[in-house]
Amino acid sequence: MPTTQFDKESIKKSILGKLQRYNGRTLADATPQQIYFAVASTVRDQIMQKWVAFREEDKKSTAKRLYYLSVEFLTGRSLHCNMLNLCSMETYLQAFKELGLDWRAIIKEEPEPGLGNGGLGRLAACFIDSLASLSLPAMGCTIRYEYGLFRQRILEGQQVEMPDTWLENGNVWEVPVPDDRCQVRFGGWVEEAHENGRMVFRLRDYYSVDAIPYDMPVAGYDCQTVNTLRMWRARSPKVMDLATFSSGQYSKALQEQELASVISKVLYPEDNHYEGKELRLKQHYFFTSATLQYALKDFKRRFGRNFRLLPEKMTVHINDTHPGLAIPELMRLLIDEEGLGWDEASWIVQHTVAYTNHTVMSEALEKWPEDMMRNLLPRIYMILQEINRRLCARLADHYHNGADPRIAKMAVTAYGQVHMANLCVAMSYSVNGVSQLHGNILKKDTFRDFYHFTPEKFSAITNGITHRRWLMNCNPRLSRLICDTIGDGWIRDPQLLRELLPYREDAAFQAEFEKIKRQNKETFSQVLMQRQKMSVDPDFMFDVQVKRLHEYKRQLLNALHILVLYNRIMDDPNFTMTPRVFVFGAKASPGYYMAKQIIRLIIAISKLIDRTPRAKQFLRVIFLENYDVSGAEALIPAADLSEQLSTAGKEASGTGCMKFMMNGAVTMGTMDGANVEIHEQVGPENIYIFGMRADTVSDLYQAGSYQPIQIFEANTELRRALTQIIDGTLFPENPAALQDIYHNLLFSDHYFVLKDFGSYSMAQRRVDADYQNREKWLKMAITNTACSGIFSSDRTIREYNDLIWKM
Ligand code: 26Q
Repeated sequence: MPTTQFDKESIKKSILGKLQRYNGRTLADATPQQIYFAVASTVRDQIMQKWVAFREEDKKSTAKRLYYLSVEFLTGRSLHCNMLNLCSMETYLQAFKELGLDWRAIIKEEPEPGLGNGGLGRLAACFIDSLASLSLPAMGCTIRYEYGLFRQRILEGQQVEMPDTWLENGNVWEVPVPDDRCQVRFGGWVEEAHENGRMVFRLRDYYSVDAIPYDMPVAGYDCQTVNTLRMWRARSPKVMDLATFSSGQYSKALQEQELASVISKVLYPEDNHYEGKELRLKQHYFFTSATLQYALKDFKRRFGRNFRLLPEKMTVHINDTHPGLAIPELMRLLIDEEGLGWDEASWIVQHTVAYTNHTVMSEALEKWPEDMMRNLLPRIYMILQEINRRLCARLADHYHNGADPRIAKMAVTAYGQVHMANLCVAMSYSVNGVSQLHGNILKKDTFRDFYHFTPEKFSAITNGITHRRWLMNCNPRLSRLICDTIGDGWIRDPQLLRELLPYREDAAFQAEFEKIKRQNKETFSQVLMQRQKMSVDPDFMFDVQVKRLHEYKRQLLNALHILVLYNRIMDDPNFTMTPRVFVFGAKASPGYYMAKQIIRLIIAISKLIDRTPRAKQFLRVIFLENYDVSGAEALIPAADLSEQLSTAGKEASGTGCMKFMMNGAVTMGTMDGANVEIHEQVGPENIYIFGMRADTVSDLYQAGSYQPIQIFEANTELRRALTQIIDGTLFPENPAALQDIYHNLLFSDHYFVLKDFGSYSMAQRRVDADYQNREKWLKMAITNTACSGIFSSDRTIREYNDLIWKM
């Protein structure tokens, strides 16, 4: 195997050579996009060389393998992280310098894959980075959506969705693998027959779709491991019917082709909300079936037909219930294709599949109409029914009562619906929550009855983020300061960040830390100028809430508080406060009316302040359009305050909170999800905690006695702010524009915004004062960075491996 060197001179030569060969250009007349392509292809060459070597070794390995199935992988851009993980950053930077290239400009040219909605997809991306960096053999498996999450624009103060055409100019990082293509079958009916003394099942009159894998290398940090992210693309197995085409029926001929490929056309823009759309079910089965067919083929290549060995040699980990059809599909493959009996197949599945739950909110729990399942996947439906029959029989036996109400609650199919979470809990060997609090709620509440049966199945593994992307990559200034202060051991072992703790008292270190935060604010202001022609004053405090727009995340609490501040400023000519810019970034699901109204409200408040000179001295509101991974990378290093306001008990973990903490922002948060553990790490004096605890929320909800209007009547400041939503302050020409928000808060307030407002507002007063005390604030900020190591996804992955995968 010829190996190429990737020293500075070779890199320069490679870039110039590619520009000449692919584009017929010299560096001087190449476009920025062509330069990006030449640079990225050079980095790719380097990865490919490692990939080939790694796979040669891997082929011979008999070690256990992990298949991590997720309907979303929100990777963000790759070039920068790849250079870093190859430990070639310095060499490339030198090469760019000598070629007169600006690396920040190059990196920006990469189209950003938005193959995810939010937390769940980004977690999968952090996990594959950590898996590779810890040299654990894993394959990430997902769908190669032609259109990722929509691009958001704000027009006339409202969200407008545009298609995300990330593949338009090709994707440097992917390699199609036609050899591994397979077929996924839909529809038809099941023929049952007896053959050699056993029942056999054959699918008849089905239609099949080709699944073609596109592989992306995932290079671990400073190691030989290069894992694979496998993205399945759907295509029609038929070549276009030329006869039809020639007879002039163009659209009919093309339709057949289109019908199959629509499966991998677009990512559903829903986050923490489930809708029973047939195409979505097709997507789930499509990539799950393709993945399992491949996994089984690979298993047989390595171990023959010794299927009892399967649980020892592979784990199928499902990221939420979306790939849950892996359970009946693996049963089907083992029974129908490999000839195993039910009991053996069932034993194998129950020792091979592991499941992570990411939500306890009922509107997000996945359920499918039985009719839809039966029509689309008749054989899978049969298997689900049999799983259900056996499960219910066992339960009836256990409760000594076939009519015990707990049985319907735990059933896989009940009242015309397939309950994916019940399927996953009943048939996997491990069920985990994503923070300690969430894990406890799963045991005590969501899966309480299952927990009584098999407590040993349940665990909680707190989420994490890759400190390589979320500190080293996005905040090079702070990373350098940390290395200069405590050395670079933290890069391998992020818990060593704790060695920064003594420096929080050190005036020189504080000054450096402060300087970097300011520089990051300036950089963000430049990015904002490029993205949406706005700037922010780096002398302001940066107060940031970026995440999906959802009522339970309570962006409203933040918005109402800004109105209250506005009123204080306008009412009292002597009033002063720490100047603050409130930055919001949030996409709303296109069909989520209330979420879109909240975006309108935030932008209306922003405009109100912009047209009021006195308010502008202290307040600014910026809505960062199209919040995405790159937006996060630019903004988080500049943040002073991180807003994590979810109603306690609703946010399973949250991972944004960890990114802010690592970059030295202080959290303003409820005792929810991972906030609880941030609080535990930094101590009460380095975090702002407010609001009801999860158990109180749950009690109040159960009691059904909550009346938000009483709070409206009692709290003058809050009442005034709420009234301004409908009195023309925000929309002089159309005061009723946001009346639904007002009514919702006053008469329902499902997420207890008004209830927690007083406590939130008090905590914000403390922030205002503390920020003035520079020494105190910097100490808090440094403490946050120093204690953030535990939230590295390397720690998370180690826990998964020790507890669940055992590779
Ligand atoms: C499922 C079926 C049909 C339609 C939509 C869905 C669907 C899609 C996306 C359901 C849920 C999601 C996304 C959930 C999500 O992002 N959850 C977040 O996961 C993070 C990682 O564990 C946690 O940190 C967050 O607390 C949690 O909200």
